[in-house]
Amino acid sequence: MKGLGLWCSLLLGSMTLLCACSARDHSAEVIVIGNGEDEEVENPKEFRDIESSSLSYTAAYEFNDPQNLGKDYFGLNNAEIGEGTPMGDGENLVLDGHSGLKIPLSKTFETNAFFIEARIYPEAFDDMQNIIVSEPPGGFYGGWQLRLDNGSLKFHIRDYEEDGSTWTIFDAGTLPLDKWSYIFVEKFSSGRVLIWINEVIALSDFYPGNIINYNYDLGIGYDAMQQSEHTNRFFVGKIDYIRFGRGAE
Ligand SMILES: [Ca+2]
Repeated sequence: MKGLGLWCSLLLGSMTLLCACSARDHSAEVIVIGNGEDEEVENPKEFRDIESSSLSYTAAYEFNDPQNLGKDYFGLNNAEIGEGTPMGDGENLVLDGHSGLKIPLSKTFETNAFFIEARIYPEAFDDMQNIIVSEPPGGFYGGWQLRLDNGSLKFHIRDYEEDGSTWTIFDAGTLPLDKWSYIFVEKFSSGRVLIWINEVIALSDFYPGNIINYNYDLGIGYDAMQQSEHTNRFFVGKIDYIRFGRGAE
């Protein structure tokens, strides 16, 4: 019976992966980048325009208005200046390594099934640069961090009740410096974690815990909690957008 149970688990896992892949299969529209050097996406803006996207977002930061950089496309979770001087160039959030935006803590983000879509252009690497995080590394709560650790895209995740202060870290691989990368992270209620980089699955793994026990504001480009004490946690470069959607729970 144990063998049968394992077989069923593997089958279900595979089905989850297949369903996830087909839901995100843009292959007809996309020229895939291999390692970030081989090919360019043919028209990177066309299918990633939020107005023509078929994905269901619940919060989206497009950073297209320099006068209102933290504007949430849906108007419910506007971000604020959190630290330093986040700038806008009319299309992107421009971060100098001393700046970040804060999203006030909101029920919108409290879910174990969600996706994060982002398009980023890092211009310098450091050991723990936040893209978007729901929980800083310390503290006594659950949550997640999407960040660059010396150029590696890592998704940190924690169920504090089960894991204590230990984070589970999923490493999706190295991103290029001074190039655009398109990132898609999806966490399913089953625990499945998938990360795409430039439309290619870079990581498929599993995290079963409950991570919605947030306690802090969310941070874009930095920690929203005591950032000034941690100068290595700032993102440096441009962010075209960061979008969040809730999945089936
Ligand atoms: Ca933008």
